[in-house]
Amino acid sequence: MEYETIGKEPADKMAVMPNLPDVDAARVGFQWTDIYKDLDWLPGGYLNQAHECIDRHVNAGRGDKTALIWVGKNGEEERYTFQDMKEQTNKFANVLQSLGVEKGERIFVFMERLPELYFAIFGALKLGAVVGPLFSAFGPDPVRDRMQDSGATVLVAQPDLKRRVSEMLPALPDLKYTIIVNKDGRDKEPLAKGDLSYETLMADASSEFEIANTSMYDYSVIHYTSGTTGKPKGAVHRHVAVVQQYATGKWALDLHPDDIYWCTADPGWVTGTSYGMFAPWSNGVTQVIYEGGFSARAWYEVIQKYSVTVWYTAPTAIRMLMKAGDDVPARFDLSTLRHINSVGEPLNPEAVVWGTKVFDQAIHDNYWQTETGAIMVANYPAMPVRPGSMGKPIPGVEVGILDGEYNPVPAGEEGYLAVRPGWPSMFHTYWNNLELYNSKFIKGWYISGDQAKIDEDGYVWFVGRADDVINTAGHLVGPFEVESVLIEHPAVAEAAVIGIPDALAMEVVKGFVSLKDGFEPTEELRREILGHGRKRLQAIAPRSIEFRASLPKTRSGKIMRRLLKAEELGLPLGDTSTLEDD
Ligand code: 6R9
Repeated sequence: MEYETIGKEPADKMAVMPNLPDVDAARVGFQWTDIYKDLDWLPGGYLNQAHECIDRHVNAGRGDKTALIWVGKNGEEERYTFQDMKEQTNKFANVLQSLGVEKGERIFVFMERLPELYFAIFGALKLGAVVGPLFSAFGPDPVRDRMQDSGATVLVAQPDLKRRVSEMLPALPDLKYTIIVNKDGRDKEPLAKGDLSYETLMADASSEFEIANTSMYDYSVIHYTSGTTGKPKGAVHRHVAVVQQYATGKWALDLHPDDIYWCTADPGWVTGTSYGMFAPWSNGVTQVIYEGGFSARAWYEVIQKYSVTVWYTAPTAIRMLMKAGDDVPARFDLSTLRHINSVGEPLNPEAVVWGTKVFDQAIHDNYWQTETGAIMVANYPAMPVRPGSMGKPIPGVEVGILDGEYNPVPAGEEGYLAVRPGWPSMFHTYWNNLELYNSKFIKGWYISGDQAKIDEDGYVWFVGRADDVINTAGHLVGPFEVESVLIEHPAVAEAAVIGIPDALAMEVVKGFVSLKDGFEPTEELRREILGHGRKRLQAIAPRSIEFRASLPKTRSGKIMRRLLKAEELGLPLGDTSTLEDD
């Protein structure tokens, strides 16, 4: 179904004058160095994301402004000003320094959305360490793979999360310290031998710290992301990413100084750092951080109680809100909301339109990736929305649609979505995998792995992924990572994993396995394999398993997930000429 363009008021008639009144005009003659002057920088031309997000506001006399309103899952509330943030992050930087941690070391954080997670991350950045945030719903295998690959030396974790993965900690030869954050003494078990107490260390630490002289090209954050083959790769970001995180916070999220901003993403995924930390705080904005998970009522309550004005969420969450029914939001005063944004998966046009009914405004989709570090294509408050489109590229970014030979195609035609390299938040490498990094750049373009088209007016429309990566509730899952765990089950000979359609999460993970000789495909064994997956992978485990006598393979022995998917969806099987003979 085609939806009509949702028009807008002229920019100068809108209640809040948008930061970007005309994206097409802003693009003309724009250079990224134009933004440099909006940042504070450190003496000597150094740049540090923690300074730009915290200390600069204190230095400019805004230390009393609230930076973070924390809403705990049991109804607790804590507020921290930029001055408080400065002190807490200085303390944590001192804690790391007293342990002998040096610039460039990889510090991993495995926590839910607690204030201490933010103190730990920004404290580590102040020291010049490289932060690796982990999804709090990961099981031991994903945690081990990421920490092992990057040679992490410190793990900061909640007690229960640490216990969940403790069996794999001995497999990390580089790990020197595990720091346990026991928020408000919630956890009653004694500290395990060898672990350090965050609370004890912080109590003794000074709140004075001189931020390390990090250059704009020094590494700051590493986010693991999935590809089709191999284990997840660590996309490495640099302090200079803050240039684009700041700019897109202004242009796409339209952040103004008085906004109350809420980003619902988990900090283990890139949206949770780029837009749950760097974009709002480099813009000096107050943000609400809600520890709890999804619940339509609780979410509307957060918006109402804290008078949220700008909101950044994801299609799965929006679909769950739609499912909860329109009578739920009708019971809340949501009138403070003035700009709603979404990312991570295709946003259904009907969801965009639903926004106009329930929130009196369109939901604004935008597009980017872990590798791009910040928003690349967006719908802006002053630009008419074409429901189903991801919007137009931001100033300073050139998006192209390429054919199979990586040459641009005419407007309206589908092809590979590519970007001209050189945007500030572009990843700098995949950790330990320069070869793969280099393979993403062809004929002067960065190849995203997505397919899209651009219409005559410059709006970008998502078509699909060009690979086997699964997108479940906006979280990318690499099939190989899941298959590796499945084949470790003693009964499993081969495994293949695909995403199958799901009304809420877009896709859910499904596994196909063939069994070793001597094992029978019983219901009991199926459940056992599912349980094995859940224990080791948690949130990214398969939801269902199907037994097959054998799995379709190419002549070179590669399992053809594409065929399993086509069968599952009842689609044509396509080119099967490379298929193995039985
Ligand atoms: C920020 C983030 C990136 C992949 C991307 C694409 C999908 C993201 C989208 C979208 C359709 C959108 N994706 N935004 N698909 N419409 N607006 O999500 O990063 O976890 O690396 O995922 O997500 O396939 O390539 P990441």
